[in-house]
Amino acid sequence: AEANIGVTGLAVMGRNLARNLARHGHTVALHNRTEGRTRDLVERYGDEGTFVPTYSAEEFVAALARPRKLVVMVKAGQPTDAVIEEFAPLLEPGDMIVDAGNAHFADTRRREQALREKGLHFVGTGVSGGEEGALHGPSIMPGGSAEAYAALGPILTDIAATVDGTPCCTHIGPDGAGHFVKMVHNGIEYADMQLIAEAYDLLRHASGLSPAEIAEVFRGWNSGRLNSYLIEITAEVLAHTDAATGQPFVDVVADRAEQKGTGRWTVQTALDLGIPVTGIAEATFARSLSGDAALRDAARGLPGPARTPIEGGADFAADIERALYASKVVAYAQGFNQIQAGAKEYGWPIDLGAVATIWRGGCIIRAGFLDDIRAAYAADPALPTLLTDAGFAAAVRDAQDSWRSVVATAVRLGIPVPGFSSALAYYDGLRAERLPAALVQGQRDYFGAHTYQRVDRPGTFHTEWATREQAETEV
Ligand code: NBP
Repeated sequence: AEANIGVTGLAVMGRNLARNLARHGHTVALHNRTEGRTRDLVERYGDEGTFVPTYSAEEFVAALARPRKLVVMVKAGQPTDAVIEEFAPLLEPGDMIVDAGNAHFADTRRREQALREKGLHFVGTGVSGGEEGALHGPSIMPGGSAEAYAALGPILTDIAATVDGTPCCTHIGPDGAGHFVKMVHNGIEYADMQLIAEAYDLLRHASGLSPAEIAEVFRGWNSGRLNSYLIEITAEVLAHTDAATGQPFVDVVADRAEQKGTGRWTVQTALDLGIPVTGIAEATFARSLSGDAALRDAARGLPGPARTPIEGGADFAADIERALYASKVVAYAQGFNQIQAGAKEYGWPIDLGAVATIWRGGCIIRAGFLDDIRAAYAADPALPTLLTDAGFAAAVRDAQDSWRSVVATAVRLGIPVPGFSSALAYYDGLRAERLPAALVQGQRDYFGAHTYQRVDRPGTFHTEWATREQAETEV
């Protein structure tokens, strides 16, 4: 049979994507660097649809209907370049290579340009939802040309998750736009997970609840405005008991969070763009801090206050819910601002409302909350920040007394809440009438003659700090 699409790279993600395609009636050519994975897929899942197993690059390319559509699902980085080098010479103008791995968007821009010069379409595509998503419907963020999306869109929307009948897949924009948005998605995922972890820590040590009791609190929250996949799985993890010891699972897991690097990319890129994504940065740093065993051993035992649980546990849980919600609005607002800045920097016409729409299902940060973000951008596509949307502004206004009291309590008890507290600092910084940045400008002018502007008249000024008169000159 002639395959209308092919997948190369049949580890867990590629295999499940290939099965998802086949289950939707597509004829899927299969290829993997080593043959075992291809044979294994056909043996175990061959009856799920029509697969065309192939065992060489030439055979794979020959199995595909033209214009060829090759999905590459290999380890990001050098392996992706190796696969492109192997296949590109075998392809013809108009053929499409879809890189569905977690590539850095700068690599995607480079690869897209190189392949465009050969007449090939390179479609860097973010895929979120882990292995389950790949099989049952991920959130899909394709970049690349509009021409390529016209051909690929119907296939990708076929296998994507759907919410209210709308597929969680949309053409994000040219070249690296899809991988950029996927990167920020992962950064927001880091921030969201950290905020939830801080809420847990507070419920445990400030409210004095057990993991099982906290699981119940999260279950309650999951039926409210915080309803989301991450809150749901958090309750499951907290309710889980370790079979070997009978202890709560969360107490037998080493408290060192690992990372594969997409959070770091998000923060590095945000620094380059000058966009404060403090929620994502603090989450990434919190993982690094947790993982530095030697440093933590050296510092363990430094003095701090006693963690005596406070009175009024149930009320405090409601305060924590409000603090979590408000901090979450900040983290998402920052992430969407980073996408906006990336779009401006690289000339991508990204529709932020469409991004929120395709994150409502399939991906790790899927949540009812994303529907509110979709609505906010529908009401005003040029919204400067989600925090000024009328709905979010009102929700944060109502949450902020609790937010402040939760952060104050955490500080008093010595419970680290970098996510909650930095989100609050960002909110207070944004809404400030005057910032001490004026003083920073004075310092800069003093030691480096870096000049400053005035609030009362236009122009650029410098003060002769070293002279007795300290006269001001316009420069
Ligand atoms: P891995 O990231 O573990 O990659 C394994 C695959 O890459 C195998 O098919 C392997 O072939 C192939 N490969 C390697 Br390694 N080096 C190669 C080379 N030089 N030439 C050709 N093929 C090579 O697989 P995964 O966990 O399925 O993830 C695939 C992609 O999806 C990654 O980019 C990942 O970041 C992304 N992703 C993963 C998730 C997730 O939840 N795991 C979620 C979203 C995105 P072999 O079988 O011959 O060794």
